[in-house]
Amino acid sequence: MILRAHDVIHSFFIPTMRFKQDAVPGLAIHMHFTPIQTGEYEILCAELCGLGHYKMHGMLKVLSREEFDKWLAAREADKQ
Ligand SMILES: [Cu+2]
Repeated sequence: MILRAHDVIHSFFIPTMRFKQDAVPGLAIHMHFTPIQTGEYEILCAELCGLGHYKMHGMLKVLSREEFDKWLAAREADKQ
């Protein structure tokens, strides 16, 4: 994935994977990781970046190849 920040420094953090990288305005930062277990993993911002900091979170879903192929096929079907 590629990290970009448009306003201030943020920090992309997946605590369970101990994976963290700053996002810096003006830079495109390439990140590479290989999950070894399926599941859902919380994504947080680990930098006190402003008033909206508390809302900066998401989920990473790591699927098996079979689940991913099903998801991709459904997505392609939706496009048509
Ligand atoms: Cu933040």
